[in-house]
Amino acid sequence: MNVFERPYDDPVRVLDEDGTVVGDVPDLDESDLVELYRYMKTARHFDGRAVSLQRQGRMGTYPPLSGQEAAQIGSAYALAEDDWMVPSYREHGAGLVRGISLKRTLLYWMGHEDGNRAPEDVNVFPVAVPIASQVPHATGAAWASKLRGEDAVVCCYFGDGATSEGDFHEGVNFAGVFDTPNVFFCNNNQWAISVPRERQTRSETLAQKAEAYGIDGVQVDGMDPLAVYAVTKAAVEKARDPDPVRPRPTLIEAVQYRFGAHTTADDPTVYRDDDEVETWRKKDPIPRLEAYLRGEGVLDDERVASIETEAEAQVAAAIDEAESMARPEPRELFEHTYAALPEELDRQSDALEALREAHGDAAFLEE
Ligand SMILES: Cc1ncc(C[n+]2csc(CCOP(=O)(O)OP(=O)(O)O)c2C)c(N)n1
Ligand SMILES: [Mg+2]
Repeated sequence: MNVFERPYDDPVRVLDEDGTVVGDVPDLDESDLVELYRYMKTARHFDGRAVSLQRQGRMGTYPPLSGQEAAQIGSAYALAEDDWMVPSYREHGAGLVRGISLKRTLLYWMGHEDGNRAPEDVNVFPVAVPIASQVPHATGAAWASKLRGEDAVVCCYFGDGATSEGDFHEGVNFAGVFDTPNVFFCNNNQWAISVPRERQTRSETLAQKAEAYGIDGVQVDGMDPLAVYAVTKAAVEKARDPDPVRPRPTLIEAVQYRFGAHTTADDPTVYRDDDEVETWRKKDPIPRLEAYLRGEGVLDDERVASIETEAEAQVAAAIDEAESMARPEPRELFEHTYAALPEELDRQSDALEALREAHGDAAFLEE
């Protein structure tokens, strides 16, 4: 069955929680399957180290991704090189697949503006912290691609909470009207900080919101990397080579869970039960893919151990490189937004400079 013709509440699945095949396995060769697994393991290891760096005072606030690896890596892996990714703030795993190095991600969360600058040949937008503000940007970029006769597809990531913002509705509506080559990828991780999914909308699914805008909507098991890959690939292909009867844009709802805190500034034990977390941990995407690949004879203990060692080395090297950079200057806060600072910001910038003069550089940076 065409994935776009399923009921909204019937998520696409390929692997069940034990890694048993329950759907159509996408056409990926062995090296791609191992790559998916490697990226997921690397993202998980990076995540643990990043939280620990923040706890040690070596990095600023950080939003963990553990639990969301299948959604991020399965989807990013389905994009072609010239396609664009428009992230929110948690897409470190998807970013890695698309060419945003772990070092760059660390720099961003260490406060370096350079961490927000993708290399010239990497089609990734800057991190968007204001919820849903990236959705209309993604629609605009896709419209531009279409008007120029290019075939780049624009994949935009956002959370369940973002679907309550006006920007989400404006961006998706415009995409429907102008039939833009967009994939709207909603990471429904059940929570918007402490607000549960049921408090975002009375709709039974987020996928069905597509109906209002005349585009395709589909739910996928977001803890199943092969299902996420298959659905995203189908959406990307439809956006690139329009089907005569279907709209180009697609809204994908990837049903998943964040195992950790919203950010390192959050304490999830205040608003959710351990039982809930435990239930979702049983759906962990990494052992699921690993079990499937072991069953297929693609992975064994030795291969898994070498992937783990490589991931550890890659993350350690990224941390060393990021920490070897000079700390960012506080005055950079005032750069990159205005050509000429408005009066109030100008006053604040002067006040910062006065503090520096009074306390000296070193003490000032410590503060
Ligand atoms: C416009 C706006 N309002 C409020 C916030 C504060 N805020 C930061 S993250 C967040 C929750 C977002 O939840 P969701 O969209 O589900 O994304 P998730 O972090 O769960 O991936 C909120 C309300 C913000 N960053 N931007
Ligand atoms: Mg959420």
